[in-house]
Amino acid sequence: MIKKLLIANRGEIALRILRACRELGIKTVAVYSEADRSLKHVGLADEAVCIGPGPSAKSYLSATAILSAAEITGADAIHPGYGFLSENPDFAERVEASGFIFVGPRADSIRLMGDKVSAIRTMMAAGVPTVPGSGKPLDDNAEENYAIAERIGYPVIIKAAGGGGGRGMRVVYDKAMLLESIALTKNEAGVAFNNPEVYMEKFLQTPRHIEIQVLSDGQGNAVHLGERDCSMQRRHQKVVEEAPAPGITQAEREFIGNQCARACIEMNYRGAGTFEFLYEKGHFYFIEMNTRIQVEHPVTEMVTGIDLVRTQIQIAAGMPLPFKQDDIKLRGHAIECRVNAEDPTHNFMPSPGKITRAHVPGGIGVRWDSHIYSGYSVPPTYDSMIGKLIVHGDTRESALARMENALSEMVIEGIKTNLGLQKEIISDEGFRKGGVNIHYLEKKLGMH
Ligand code: MV4
Repeated sequence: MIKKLLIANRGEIALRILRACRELGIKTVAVYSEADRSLKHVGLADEAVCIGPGPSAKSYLSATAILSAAEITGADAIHPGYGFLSENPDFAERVEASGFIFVGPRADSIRLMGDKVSAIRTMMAAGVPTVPGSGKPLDDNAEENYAIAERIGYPVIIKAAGGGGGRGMRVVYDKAMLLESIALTKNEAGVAFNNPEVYMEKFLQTPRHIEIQVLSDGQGNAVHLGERDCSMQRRHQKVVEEAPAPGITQAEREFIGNQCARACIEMNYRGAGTFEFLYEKGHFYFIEMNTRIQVEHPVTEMVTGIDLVRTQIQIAAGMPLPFKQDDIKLRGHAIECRVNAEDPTHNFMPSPGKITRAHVPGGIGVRWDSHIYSGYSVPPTYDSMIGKLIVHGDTRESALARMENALSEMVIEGIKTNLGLQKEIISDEGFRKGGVNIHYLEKKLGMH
C-alpha cells in the first residue's frame, strides 16, 4: 500500500490529488516553486518542499529536484498530474528505478503512445478505427508519397510523429504542395521534437473532438467510462467539455468504448488513459492517446460517480480494478467550463495578478475545482487556468441551466477572466443545440 505520496504538480490538480489522498488515508508531500509558496495545497499538505525557482524548467520539470524531495521526505509514490513530467517516459523510468511508485502507466506504454506513429499502429492492430493514412513514417520517396496521398485523397495532413496536441502539423490541399509540405514539417519536427519523422492522414474538415476515458489495472482488467465532447476549443486549448457527447447513441458508445478497453488489455496498459478521436459523419477515427489524468476528467466523474484520481492511486498500489464494465452506468449530463485568468477582449492575453475578491457558486450539482482564494496572486509564470466549474444534471438542459446559474453567481475581481466568454458560450444557440465541430468557437470569435 502507499503510505505517503508526493504531488509533482501545482494548482487545481495538485489540490485534487491531495483530496484523493486524504480520503484514502495517504500522507501528502507538496513540492512547489519559489513562485508558488502560497498555493492552497502547499498549506494543506502534510509536508512541503521547495524544489527551485519559478521557471518550470528549474522546478516542476526537474526530475532530479522532485526525486530528491521524494527521497528526503520518505514518500513511496509520485503522482505527476497533467502537463509537466506526466507524459515523460524517462521520468517514469527514473521514478521506478529510484524505488518509488509512479502513479501512471509503465514507461514503455508512455513511450509507445508518445510516438504517434507507433500509437496508431498499436490501435490498428487492436481493432480501434484510425484515420485513413500512411500507417508508417514517410520516406524520402516522392513517387511513393504522391501515391499515398492519391490513395487517401486530398486534402491530407502531415503530422510529426513526436508532435501531438496540435503541434507540428500541416494541411495539404493538392499535389503541387505535397513534397514541400512534407519537407517543411520534417524540418520543424526535427527542431521541435528532436524527431524528424512525419506521417500522413486524410484531413477531416469539420470533425468533432470526442475522447474515451479508460481505466486499466495492468492485470488483465480494463473498462471504459464513456466519452467526453471537447470540440469547444480555441488554438488547441479546450474551453468547455461535456459528457456524454450530444447525439452519440448507446450503441456507438459501447462499440468504441469496448474497442478502447480491449486495446488496453492487449497492450497491458496500466492506469487512467484517454483515447482521442475525431468524429465525423457517424464515424470515430483514433488520432492520439493521452497517458495521464486529464484536465476535464471531472465531467466523467460526475456522470459515472467514479473517482478517477482515487482509482489511479489504487491501481498504482497494485489493486485490481474495483469494478467491472457492467457496474459502470452513465447518469445524467455534466458540463465543465474552464476559468482562465486571461483577457478575451485583448486576444486572450494572460492576466496574472492579485485576486481581490472571490465568490464561488454552489448548490446541488455544482462543483468548483480550484486552488484560488481571495488574496491569492496568480503568477505570470504558468498556465492561466485558475479553476474548473463543473455542473451535473439529470438532462443536458438541466445541466445547462445549472451552469448558467453558477456562472452568474461567480465573482472574481482584481484580474481579468474569461467568465464573460463562458456565459456567451453557454447561451449560444449552436452550443445549446449540441454537437458543434472543432472550428465552431474560432468562427464565432471571428478568427477563421
Ligand atoms: C486532425 C485534424 C483533421 N484531420 N487530423 C489537432 C490536435 C491534434 N491532437 C490533432 N489535431 C487535428 N488532427 C486529421 N486527420 C484536425 C485537428 C485539429 C483539432 C483536433 C482536435 C481538437 C481541436 C483541433 C483543432 C484544429 C485541428
